[in-house]
Amino acid sequence: MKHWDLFLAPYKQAVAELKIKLKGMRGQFDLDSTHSPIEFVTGRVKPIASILDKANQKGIPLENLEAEMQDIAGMRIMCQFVDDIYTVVELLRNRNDFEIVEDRDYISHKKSSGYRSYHIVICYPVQTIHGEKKILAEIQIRTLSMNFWATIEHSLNYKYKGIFPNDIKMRLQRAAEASFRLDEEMSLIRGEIQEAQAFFTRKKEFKQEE
Ligand code: 0O2
Repeated sequence: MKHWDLFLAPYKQAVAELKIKLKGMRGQFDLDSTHSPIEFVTGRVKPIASILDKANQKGIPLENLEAEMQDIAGMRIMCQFVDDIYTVVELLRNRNDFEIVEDRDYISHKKSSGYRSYHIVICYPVQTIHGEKKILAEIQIRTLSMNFWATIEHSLNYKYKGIFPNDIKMRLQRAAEASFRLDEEMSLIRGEIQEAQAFFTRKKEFKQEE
């Protein structure tokens, strides 16, 4: 157990730091009173059981976890619109507190499951009492609609251990198409939505001042 605590400590620190940094970006957009491409941010360290399962499935020897498992530290950034995802990717590219080592665009190239998301793998320097330790972390950037689909599919995947009955498979495919169309529809009325959101933010601000 002590070994896992030591191994996971820099990943825990990285997730805590990245949460503050990425949530900070959202706060800065709010201060500017401009539309934030970031709706909300979550982060987690992969549970030990999932690390072992994935290592087993992918044939990763435990001594290679650090180099080969890219999502032990995982962050998720949720956006309202598909265009926001690419704005966030650009914002992340322009930062100098980590290096992007890989990116996977599962939006232009959705997975056969129907999964859509933009993944960035970063090399993040954690400062420890023994010096700097660089770790890999994965940032998944997706719309609220992509997140809804992925969350449901992930739970069902767990239940059926990846082997879905045909009717569930078909429904998930249809839900993935519906999620895609929802993102398209929302993008088409993006201007209207943002105007309404700006109006409500102003109204809220006035209320606070009263
Ligand atoms: P968890 O519980 O989210 O940590 P692979 O696992 O082989 O597909 P790889 O090389 O590990 O892919 O990296 P990739 O493609 O970036 O995907 C890793 C993570 O993306 C997954 O982590 C999921 O979070 C998410 N993901 C990828 N494909 C799917 C999918 O079809 N459905 C859903 N719901 N999520 C997906 P883990 O380790 O699977 O799980």
